[in-house]
Amino acid sequence: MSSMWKKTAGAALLLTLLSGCHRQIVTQTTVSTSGPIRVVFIPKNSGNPYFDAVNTGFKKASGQLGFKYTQLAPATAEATNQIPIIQQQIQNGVNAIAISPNSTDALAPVLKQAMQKGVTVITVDADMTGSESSRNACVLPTDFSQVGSSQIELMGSLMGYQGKFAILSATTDAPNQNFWIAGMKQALKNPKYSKMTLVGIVYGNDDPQKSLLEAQSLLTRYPDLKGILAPTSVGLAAAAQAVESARDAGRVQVTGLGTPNQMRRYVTDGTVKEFALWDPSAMGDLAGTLAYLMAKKSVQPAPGVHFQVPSGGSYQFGPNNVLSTGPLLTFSKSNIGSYHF
Ligand code: RAM
Repeated sequence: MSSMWKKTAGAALLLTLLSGCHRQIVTQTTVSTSGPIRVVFIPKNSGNPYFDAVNTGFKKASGQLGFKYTQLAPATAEATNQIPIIQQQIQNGVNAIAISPNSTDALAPVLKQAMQKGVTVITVDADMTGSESSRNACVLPTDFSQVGSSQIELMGSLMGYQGKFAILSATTDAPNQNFWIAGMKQALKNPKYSKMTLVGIVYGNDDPQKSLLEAQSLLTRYPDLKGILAPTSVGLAAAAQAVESARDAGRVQVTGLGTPNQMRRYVTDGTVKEFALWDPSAMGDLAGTLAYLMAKKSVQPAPGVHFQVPSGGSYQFGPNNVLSTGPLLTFSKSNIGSYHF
């Protein structure tokens, strides 16, 4: 047996054990204690304009506070695709990982490993629902308990509270969409919505092409469909595109969560009357700030604890160490011109 120790700049110790023909690599990493605090943000996937807006917020916090910031995204939003990035960052001795998780089950073990190595782990935009002990704190863009019911009210008001509608979601594992869909199903029990029928939930995986195909197949499968509700910015733009090209605007109402920049065209041409979102960059700014303050040990999250952000304002952790920004905004022809993200 032979062994080799290698020291990296981030104080990572790599122990390679060679035994017979089995080569086992054991890594012992501690977070960097010298130099600027390093924060990485791992969005669900690359090429999604929503996360570009979140990234803008992180960059703002990094510019103001002086931490070193990197964004690293997997190509697609599959449940396991963020794991190698997290492992690499642990090995590099990053101080804080902020992540929009694609899955609770797939990511809980590796995020726990990161925490055990002293890395600050915060979830952003979506939480590790049911596995909150696998991250230190969470920054959500709005009060999640209101999202499902407000999306159903939006869909209902557009389709006259009656007829068939379908949900076009992101991935089957997405913790945020699944949380909102549970809220939608709960809201549908209200007698106000008794004439609305949810005919199905389809998944476009936050991939523009797959989302478009799913939206198109809903239109053919249900000729009497009155609405598509897409609680994902990728799905909403794809549903609007499908309805616009099928010249189904007016017959099929499209709404959900989306960015004003992606939806401007469809709101202007009347395909989409109303949709909702929050300010993603405000969430990124707070998440970057919190990651930095926690990595510096200036903030220790616990329910009820208040903290001041250096740029002004104060926040209080809720149950499970959750913070939220907000508010939930509704966009239409009358106000979309004022929003540029
Ligand atoms: C997509 C992603 C993201 C979600 C937005 C509304 O960009 O699924 O997680 O918050 O939509």
